[in-house]
Amino acid sequence: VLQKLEWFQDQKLALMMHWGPYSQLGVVESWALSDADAEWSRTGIDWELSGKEFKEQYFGLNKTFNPIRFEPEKWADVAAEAGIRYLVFTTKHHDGFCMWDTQYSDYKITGEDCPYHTNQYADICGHLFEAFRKKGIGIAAYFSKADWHIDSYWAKGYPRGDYMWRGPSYVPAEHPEEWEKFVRFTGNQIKELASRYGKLDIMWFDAGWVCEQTGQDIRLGEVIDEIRTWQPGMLCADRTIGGPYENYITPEQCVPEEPLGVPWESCITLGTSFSFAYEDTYKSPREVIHLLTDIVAKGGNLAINVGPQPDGRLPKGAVAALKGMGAWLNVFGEA
Ligand code: FUL
Repeated sequence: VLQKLEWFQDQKLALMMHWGPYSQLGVVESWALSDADAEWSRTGIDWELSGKEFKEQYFGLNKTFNPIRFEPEKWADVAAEAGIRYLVFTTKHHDGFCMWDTQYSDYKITGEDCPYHTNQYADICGHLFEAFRKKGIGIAAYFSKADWHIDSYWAKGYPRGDYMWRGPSYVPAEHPEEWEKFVRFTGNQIKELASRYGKLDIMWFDAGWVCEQTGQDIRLGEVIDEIRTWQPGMLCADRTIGGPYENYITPEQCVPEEPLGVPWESCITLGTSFSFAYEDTYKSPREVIHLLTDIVAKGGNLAINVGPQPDGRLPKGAVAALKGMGAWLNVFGEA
């Protein structure tokens, strides 16, 4: 892991991507599902809908998610031209929709009710990772530890009932069997990802508040120990540092004032949000280069985030900014 951390700190530049059925709405990824976060995250959504109706509509977005213009090699070409060294891709965000062919859930890109399931690239994570690896780009799998779709997390019929917040719909200590189901489900999915799609350089866990809020352990350390027997040196991020398996920290939408003294990576959006937004505006290559030089001078990495379109293409403005950044790096990058 130590050696791998040196590799990590040499990488400097990652491409982060948030992509899923929510991209069709052009709203912030997942968050609109959480009633506790409705006020800021349901902007632009039809307020005539009740929370319940909205959630039903949201969970039906898999039935229309059909990114038939997705060509993984094209994304990899753009990334390579931009000087990207590793990819951070949302295999599953908080909404629980899986961008790989998991055997543990039907709410997935290869599910029968998702029109894309017959496409040659339907197992998106597999094809994407392969295309990027071919360009010599490293792979980080972003995985949310909250899952607002699976029953063992947001189980119906518990006291919190229809009102949904970030944590589970029950108090884990009061329903240990339900929590145990969720812990096993999560562990199984992570192991599946780490065993089926080749070498993962990094697993990037999110929703660190799951344990904070529930006061219950999700036992990720055990899972990671097991995975490292076949993925030796695989790094992990989990929004904190100092735990048994986390290796670096991940400031979000900001650049720390000072070097942090530990390995770190700032994730910053190229547009205005992590997920695709219609008619978004993008930072200019100059702005991104400023961010990058500031971050690199402080010993960190920049994960610049792009939200792909619902049709599978990358937004034109984002591609132009990435290419502009690459052109600069080509001239000054190694200096
Ligand atoms: C946050 C998430 O909740 C956001 O939706 C996004 O994925 C960002 C990178 O991390 O904690």
